[in-house]
Amino acid sequence: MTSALPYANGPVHIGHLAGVYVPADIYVRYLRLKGREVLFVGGSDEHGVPVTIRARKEGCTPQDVVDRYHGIIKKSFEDFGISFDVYSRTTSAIHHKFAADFFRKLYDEGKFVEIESEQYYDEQAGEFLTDRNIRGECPKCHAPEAYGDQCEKCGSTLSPDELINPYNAVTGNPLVKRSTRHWYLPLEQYQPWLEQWILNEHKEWRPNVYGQCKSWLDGGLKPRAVTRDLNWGIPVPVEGAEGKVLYVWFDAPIGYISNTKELCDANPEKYGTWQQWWQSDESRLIHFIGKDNIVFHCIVFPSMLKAHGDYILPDNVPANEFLNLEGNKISTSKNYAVWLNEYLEELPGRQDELRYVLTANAPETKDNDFTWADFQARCNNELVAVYGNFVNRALQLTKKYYDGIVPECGQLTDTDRQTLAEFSQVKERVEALLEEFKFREAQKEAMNLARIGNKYIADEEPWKVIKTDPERVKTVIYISLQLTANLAIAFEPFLPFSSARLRAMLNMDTFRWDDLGKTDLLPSGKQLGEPSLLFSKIEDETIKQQMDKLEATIKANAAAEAKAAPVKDTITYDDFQKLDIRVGTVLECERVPKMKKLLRFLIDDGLERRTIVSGIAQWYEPEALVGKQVLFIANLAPREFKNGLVSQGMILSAEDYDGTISVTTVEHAVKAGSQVS
Ligand code: B3M
Ligand code: ZN
Repeated sequence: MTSALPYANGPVHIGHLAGVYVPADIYVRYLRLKGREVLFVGGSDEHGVPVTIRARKEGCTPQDVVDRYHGIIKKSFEDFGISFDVYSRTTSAIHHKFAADFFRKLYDEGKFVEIESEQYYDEQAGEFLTDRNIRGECPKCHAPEAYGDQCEKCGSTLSPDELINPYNAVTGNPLVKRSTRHWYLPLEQYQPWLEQWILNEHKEWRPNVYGQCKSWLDGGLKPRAVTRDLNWGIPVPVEGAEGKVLYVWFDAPIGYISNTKELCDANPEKYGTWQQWWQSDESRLIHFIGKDNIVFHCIVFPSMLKAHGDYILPDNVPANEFLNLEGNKISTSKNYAVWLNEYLEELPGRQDELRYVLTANAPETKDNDFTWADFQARCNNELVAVYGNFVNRALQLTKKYYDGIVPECGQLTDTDRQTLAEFSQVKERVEALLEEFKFREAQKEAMNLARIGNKYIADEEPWKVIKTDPERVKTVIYISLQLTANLAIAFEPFLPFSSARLRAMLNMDTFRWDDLGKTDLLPSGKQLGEPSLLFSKIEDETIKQQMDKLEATIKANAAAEAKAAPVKDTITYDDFQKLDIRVGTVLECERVPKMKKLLRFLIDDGLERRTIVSGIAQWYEPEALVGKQVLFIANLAPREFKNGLVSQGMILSAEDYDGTISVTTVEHAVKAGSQVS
């Protein structure tokens, strides 16, 4: 099992987690619990243009960038319980050699075609530019800063040749065309095979994955360059190819194999050989990725593997759609995200809460939204109030009535039997959903189990029955404890931290998926461990802090992006003369009841007092404006507000790029009514 190698040009965020790492981790934990032999392979993608851009921005080397982010990403995955067997990096020596050898074999066997083409070149910087590093005017909407591959303003897919006045995105230098030679994988030769393999033999792939493959294939595949003119990456292992490196999307997926090799070579006893995983028909390969990576994992990489000839192909590629955050697109470059490393610091010990909410909102079939309000509601109403509450009742009562020893089970009532029957079906249901990569539904089923338990104990009310029929309570608690043990198993793939705590509280020695549904997991007479709360409430304050943080980012971005508004149409001097602008002294200023935005001013305009209403309440405390001298338009036609208030004029104010309002005033005191020109 592999999960996409995140670019080491920034930390990972909840979008990555929901789309790739949480589902992958659920699946691998499930397989391990079932006793299947599985390797979970991950690593950082450390080549490519994004890393070089970041390095230039920060004034350091690409190696500095990837060292820093690889460290952050690896640690945050560990702390979050993403249970990789290996998490390495594509700058490792093993990977460089492995990827170069892979390329060289295809090269020697004539699997590539060489194509000479004209590419954009920055003469001052002495470098060829990749699509993403070229900017210019969009030919469609004329936005001034479209990228060589896409215009973010109108969404058009572009090629650098279409840009008007292209320039180097980093240096700003103008570009010229220069000819350069590259190696291409002739994908069109693999088209018939891909059509057979995907469209006929993998109809079971998710509709979004299958559909994307079909539309690529329907469009007709073309040769794809697998090398680039760049100085960051794996040098092309061919004489005369100086200054060229393997395209990042050529080397990165090979990282899945080289990272497996790194792991197996270090511990062959435990893991076997890397060939057993990658070159044996008994092995099965699954790629967990986000939707933007589908073409690379379903078409390009399989064609590379096919060209090489020695490898198995992916059996399934369960790609997810995207997760949004509070209704907006998550963006690394705009710093608009919930970053995993920050989450772990700011909400310590709450890994399972985030895992739970991300799976509950997993973007499996369509884009989905993460909101902090939903996070709080799900944690408090589901994890705390249902799962946590049930487990806590069962364990606390066992401690109170039986010193923490599992009681005997007596005669079963109909309710007991029905509850146990509902429980015994869960294994099959969760299993079927997991095998189909329907993690969201699977987790719902597990939570349903907790609901059944919670309802059972609430209905049976052992804390009341203990006074009248203590024998009956033994059975109720016995059953509740069996349900609790089942929950520990069922939730292990989804919520491993709380499952481990629960397992310790229950002193469970064996812990296997196949025990799920059994009603004698904790035998009578067994001594349990010390109970403690499984989950605690998320407070409003925590949510508010997170919301404030996002708002601050949005504001900072708006301020950074804003440009002065274009100058309006020219007017004549006579037009200007029509405006009667004056200085007025603020005598009174107060908020307008029920109109949140408005302030009512009473102004001394030199002749009389007039009322002016202004929509700036968000920016001022009214008292602070009393006594100030402000500029206002004295001859504006009066305007009536909904509540009958009439404004006789308009106070001038300046609006900053981020929307902040500042009232204009005079340099030094003048008489009220002074004219402004
Ligand atoms: N680093 C792209 C991404 O993070 C890329 C995945 C590589 S998987 C071999 O979306
Ligand atoms: Zn455009």
